Amino acid sequence: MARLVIVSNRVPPLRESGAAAGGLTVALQEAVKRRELLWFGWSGESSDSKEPRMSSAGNTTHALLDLTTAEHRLYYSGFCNGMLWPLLHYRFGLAQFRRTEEEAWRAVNRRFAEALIPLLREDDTIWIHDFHLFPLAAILRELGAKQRIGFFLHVPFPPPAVFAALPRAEALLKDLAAIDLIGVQTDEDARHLAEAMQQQGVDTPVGVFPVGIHAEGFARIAEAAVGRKDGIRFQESLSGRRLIFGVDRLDYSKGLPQRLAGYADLLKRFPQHRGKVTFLQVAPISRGEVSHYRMLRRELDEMVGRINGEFAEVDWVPLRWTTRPVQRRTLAGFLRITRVALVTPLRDGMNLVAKEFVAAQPPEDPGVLILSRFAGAAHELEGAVKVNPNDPDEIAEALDLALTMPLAERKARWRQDFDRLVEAGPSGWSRAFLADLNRAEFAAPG
Ligand code: GDG
Repeated sequence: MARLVIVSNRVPPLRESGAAAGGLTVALQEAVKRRELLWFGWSGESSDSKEPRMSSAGNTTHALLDLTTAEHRLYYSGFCNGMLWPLLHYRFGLAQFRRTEEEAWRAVNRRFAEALIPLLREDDTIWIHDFHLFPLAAILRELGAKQRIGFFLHVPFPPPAVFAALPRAEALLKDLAAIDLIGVQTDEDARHLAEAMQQQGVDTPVGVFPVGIHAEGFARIAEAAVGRKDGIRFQESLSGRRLIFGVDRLDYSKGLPQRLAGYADLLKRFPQHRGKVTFLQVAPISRGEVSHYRMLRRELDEMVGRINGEFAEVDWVPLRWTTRPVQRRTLAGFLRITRVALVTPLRDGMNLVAKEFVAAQPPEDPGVLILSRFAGAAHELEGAVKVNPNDPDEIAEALDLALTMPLAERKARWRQDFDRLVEAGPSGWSRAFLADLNRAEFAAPG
């Protein structure tokens, strides 16, 4: 099989550390086991060094570039996280456009392309990931790359009229003509993107490839975690109370203030649950250098204080809150003993936490998933209780429903979703994308 070249902004460590939080690397790690692989991307470090650092383990080679401090600020914090991320999540009001940042973004994509070209073999398949690297394929072609190039967008693509608010959106869309196949998470994203490209005369094929997880593998990790020392300690700390659980990067796309407000509404409107539940929200800090993220953190810290101040008893803390990441194994254990998972993003490309929760459940007594209808995962997980994440009252009602749901209904809802995840298989996503890329008509020049 020909070598696969993955290009993504961030690259997971060659040897797994277990603590990383981020859907893209979680999804990809599962996908590329057992294949000869070159993984190219940013090292996560800042320096003035221009050469990629190479390292290998097994059949995987990493080529990692440092960014300069200025590139990090302008390209990553500025254009990617300050402009494209909010725009693609339908939050144009939070976006800030600066031409210097857009230029730095293009320049970093060019630097990636120039460093990658000498590493390429003629029969490589190139797979580029996410919005950081929209222009990369076009630059690679300009520099003579003739390989097949696929691109996967992990986040949503908004309606063309929203996207058009981006200055120079046309140039970005025209760059996509250099790609042989674009993958997105949902039909809706595919429709939006195809329409936006069409307006620029670009007809690159777009396919829907929902990112999956290794459900049976995750179930095994989750089951084992409950019996470990820290798992037992955590369970004991609940004193028999039912666990409501959420875990998300601390990001405004995840709907955290609305979620906490929904929990407070539950305690207010359905006081029979007071003292009988504990809500643990894990929200590892993410993109702390971007001001909207710092503001969100302050807002949430305050809300947590207010909710606990209002409802706590001397022997009961209703809301546990941490902004520190937890080990993957620990997280799997939390998910297993969760009675109700709250996954309520305002917009999410897919949301892997929703799938991990389903995978982690004990078949004889499964919990209930409360899922935003604006997460890509909502198109697949039909057994979930769907909510509009903008409405705290609806979240409160869904919590009450989930906490009182009879076992037979919980089992039926869970079974259908679990079977679906298992059927999709651990590498179904990448296999389907790469098979279609292999069949795609070639855009390579000459
Ligand atoms: C992007 C798109 C799309 C979270 N906290 C901790 C931790 N995590 C893990 C979760 C999950 C992953 O990180 C998060 O994935 P999501 O899919 O929920 O969200 P994003 O990071 O925004 O990912 C998303 C995804 O890409 C894939 O295409 O689904 O829509 O936004 O696996 O469990 N892991 C550990 N500690 C934590 O504290 N170890």
